[in-house]
Amino acid sequence: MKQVNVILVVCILAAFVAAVIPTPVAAQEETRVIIQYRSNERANVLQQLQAAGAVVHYQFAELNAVSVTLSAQALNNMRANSDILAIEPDEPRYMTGQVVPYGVDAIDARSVWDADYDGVIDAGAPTGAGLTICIIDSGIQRSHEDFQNVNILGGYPLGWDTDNYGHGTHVAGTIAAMNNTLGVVGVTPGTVSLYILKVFGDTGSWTYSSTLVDAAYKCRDAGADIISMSLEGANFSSIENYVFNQLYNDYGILSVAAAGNSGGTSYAYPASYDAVISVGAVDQNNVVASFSRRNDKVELVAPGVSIYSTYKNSSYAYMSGTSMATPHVTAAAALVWAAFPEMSAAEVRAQLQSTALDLGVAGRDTSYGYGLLQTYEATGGMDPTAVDLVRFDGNAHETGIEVTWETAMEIDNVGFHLYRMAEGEGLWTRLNAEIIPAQAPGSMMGAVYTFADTTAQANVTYLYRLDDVDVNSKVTTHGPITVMGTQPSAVSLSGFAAQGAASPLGLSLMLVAALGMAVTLFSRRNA
Ligand SMILES: [Ca+2]
Ligand SMILES: [Ca+2]
Ligand SMILES: [Ca+2]
Repeated sequence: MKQVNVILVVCILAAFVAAVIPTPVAAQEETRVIIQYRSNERANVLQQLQAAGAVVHYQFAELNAVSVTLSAQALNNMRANSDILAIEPDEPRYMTGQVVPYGVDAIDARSVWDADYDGVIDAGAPTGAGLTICIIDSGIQRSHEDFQNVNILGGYPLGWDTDNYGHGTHVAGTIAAMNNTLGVVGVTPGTVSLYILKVFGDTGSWTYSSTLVDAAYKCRDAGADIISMSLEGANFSSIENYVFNQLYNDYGILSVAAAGNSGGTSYAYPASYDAVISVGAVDQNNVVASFSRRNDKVELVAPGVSIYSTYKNSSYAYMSGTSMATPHVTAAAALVWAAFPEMSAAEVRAQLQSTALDLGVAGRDTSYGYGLLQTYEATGGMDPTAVDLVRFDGNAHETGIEVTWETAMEIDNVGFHLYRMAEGEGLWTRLNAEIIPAQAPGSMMGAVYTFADTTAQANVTYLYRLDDVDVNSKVTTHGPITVMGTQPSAVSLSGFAAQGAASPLGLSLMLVAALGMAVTLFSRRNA
């Protein structure tokens, strides 16, 4: 009697599943791979590939390898073929173009003006346009290819537009290298206006306090909103202290300076004046650099180890120092000011502090200050995502894989893109032709979404990745999750009977087991 009941449930569920899961389409997924075969099996393998309908791109006889495009089914057969030594994805290679230095993404600046990462500045995004940054350094190579359309207002003294030392050109590139197909891109994509004060000569030798004061006043007179100083001295100067206070409090000018490169804990100036933001350096792992000074004046940290930027003689170079961290903060301040034009210098500064990512010991500390600059948050971008995802998983059926996700909250959500990659394939493929529209934009309740992936093959393990897209084109990625395609006869009814039938998931597991057609394996990793 019990047996009959189970069969009845299975039959009802079989009808239900047949109604909601579309049948697979005929089109087969194809993959391009490089296959290495046993040295004496070349002819044999080529014949098998041909029989399987594979397209051969290259034959490397001396490597015992062949590059082919073939169906997922044929690929599976090849994996089981004892004549085959190895199969790996034929990896895509791209033409070299503009590099986005790691620091730009480490401080989340690109999300401000290119949220969809398509290389095109997003319409209406804050870019720093209309704001003026004054750089006090070794000049700038104005003729450098990556400054060609940057609005460089002028400079002082004569020769400010040349830089045979390279330091000032490197700093300027981190602030404002153009977003084009060349070289690098800055924290602002070439969109702020620059004014250049050349206080260091072509050997990078030292200068005087009075020269710095004169330069700061010239920045003010040129209409600077922010002054960037990748320079340091050991001793306090009361006239410098007075002038930077005056610029900050009376003229609303924000000054930013390097915390200093000698390590240790002593103060460096002008960074350690109260009116100046002192910037320390971290590396690619967000660990404070050994050379970065640690003291209670350090206010923020930014990337300053192996920073790639524009350099003298029309070149590009890697440089390290709190000098390289400083322009990240300078340019980020311009982005914040562009997002909130009504803010005062003190409010922009407070915004940078309050949105920084706390590193090291909890709270403000002498190595990291308030923490790592977070430009996207500082410009008002929401993080984490406006979509609060509470569930993302997949179920394998004979007819494909059903991917399900559930949101608890959706604010400003436009919709989703679902991507799939066969394990080991290395390339994400978007499954939805049009964006999957948000069902509950602005909802605090959320919604449940399902997508039937009817092209999933049996015995293949797939990764699924979900991207949500908000009204500002900001994309946030969820997953990936891993789901294995149907494995015929891999399970038995008794294997799943113990799962019970209390939940819909339990029922469907029992069902697929009873039909001998599916097993569901998934894991979850948060984005
Ligand atoms: Ca874009
Ligand atoms: Ca560029
Ligand atoms: Ca801290």
